[in-house]
Amino acid sequence: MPDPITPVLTKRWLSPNSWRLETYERLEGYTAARKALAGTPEQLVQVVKDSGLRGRGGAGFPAGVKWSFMPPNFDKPHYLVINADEGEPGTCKDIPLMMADPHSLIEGCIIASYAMRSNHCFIYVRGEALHCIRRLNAAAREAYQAGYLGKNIFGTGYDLELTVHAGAGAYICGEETALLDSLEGRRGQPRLKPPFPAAAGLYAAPTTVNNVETIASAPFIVNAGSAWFREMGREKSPGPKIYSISGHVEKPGQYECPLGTTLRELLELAGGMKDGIPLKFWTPGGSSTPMFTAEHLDTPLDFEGAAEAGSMLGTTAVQVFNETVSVPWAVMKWTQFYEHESCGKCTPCREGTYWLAQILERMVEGHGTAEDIDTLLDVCDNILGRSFCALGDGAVSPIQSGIKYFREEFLALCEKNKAAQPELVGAQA
Ligand code: L3W
Ligand code: SF4
Repeated sequence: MPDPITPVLTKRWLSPNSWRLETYERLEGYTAARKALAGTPEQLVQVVKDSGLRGRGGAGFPAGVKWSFMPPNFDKPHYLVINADEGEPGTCKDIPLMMADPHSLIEGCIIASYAMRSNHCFIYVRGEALHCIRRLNAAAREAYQAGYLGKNIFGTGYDLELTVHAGAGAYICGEETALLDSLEGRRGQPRLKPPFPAAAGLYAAPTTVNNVETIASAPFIVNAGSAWFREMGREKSPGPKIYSISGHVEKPGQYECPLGTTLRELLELAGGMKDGIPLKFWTPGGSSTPMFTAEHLDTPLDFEGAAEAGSMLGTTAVQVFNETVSVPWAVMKWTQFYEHESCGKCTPCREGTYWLAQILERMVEGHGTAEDIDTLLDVCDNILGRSFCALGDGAVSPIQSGIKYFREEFLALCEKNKAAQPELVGAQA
């Protein structure tokens, strides 16, 4: 078993008043930003490229490569936007990070903004997380007062403004282009890509959108170096990762481990299955990632390992369900979420998620038939790869994987329904 507790991003979380500037500075805070601003933007981009840091919001895109897409000219302002709209079911890592250590994100914003020649950074926070918005604003005030934000940071001549922006409760605004629309004051709906935000993002200017955890990793990489970062995790997925574990475990919470840690190892850290009731199914990275079962206990949870086993790493939101949970019921609940959160822009997702929810509700309420299982899969086929953004693909993941591993349970539910309703069937005929 690898050393399970790295800890890097979480190392300050348990210090008293960890969110205050005073604590942060006592624990090496803002030393990386000083170092970064003493060098050139190109050097910073190279360090992050060399580290192999990959996006922590779900897609795993190499962060340094993304930063390098920002054009070097200054025809238009450049923007850095932090995606802090944590909304994927089961995901609980970015808000705890911002609550416990907001200055690590702000320091990361300074480093990344400088690397991309941006003078304005926005942190787009999930609107329901009011406590988090207050904490970030308080931390930003401290950083402004200390001269770490604003004009002439560290006397280098570099200026950076930071705006904390509250979202309004739509899951789709976690999709980067919908987030940008929302930030501009419009209804949040995904934009066609390309152009990618690096070419035309916020106010049609070059923009990089990165997840909270990605940007909060930057100060550690700048201070300790890319080789140090690569010592953790796996070759193509280096570094530490915050796994958020919820559901039927003894000690749910955030566990920072090297990428590639397995569920078996995570369960050990989380005190094992609650009350010793055996594992039935789990998600590696939120409900948008196909579910796994007990046969995947030793799957390395990094970008490649999860994909090779037929799922995705996603946001490393590990949701654990024991044998007492009905798979069709859980799948129905997730599908109702996607139906509710579908933005309505494209037909496959808008209509498809509606029909999927209808069919699953019918099944769970006791009126399903065996044919409904094939209808579900057929509707999924018409959403997957045919939707405008990743929400559509995510919506079919629990259904397709649920039926793949637990078809008998869906079938048994329908057979039970049939047996329980002979009079109804007769009356209809
Ligand atoms: C310039 C190119 N930029 C790609 C950029 C692109 C984006 C990043 C990744 O979805 C996943 C999704 C959810 N030139 C570029 C380029 N980029 N090619 O790279 O892009 P992409 O399209 O692969 O992914 P995405 O649209 O960012 C993210 C999954 O995450 N997810 C849910 C996430 C939820 C949260 C949360 O609650 N915090 O993050 C769960 O699995 O399904 O597959 O920046 O612009 N040629
Ligand atoms: Fe909107 Fe769903 Fe289409 Fe995405 S897939 S654009 S969320 S309707």
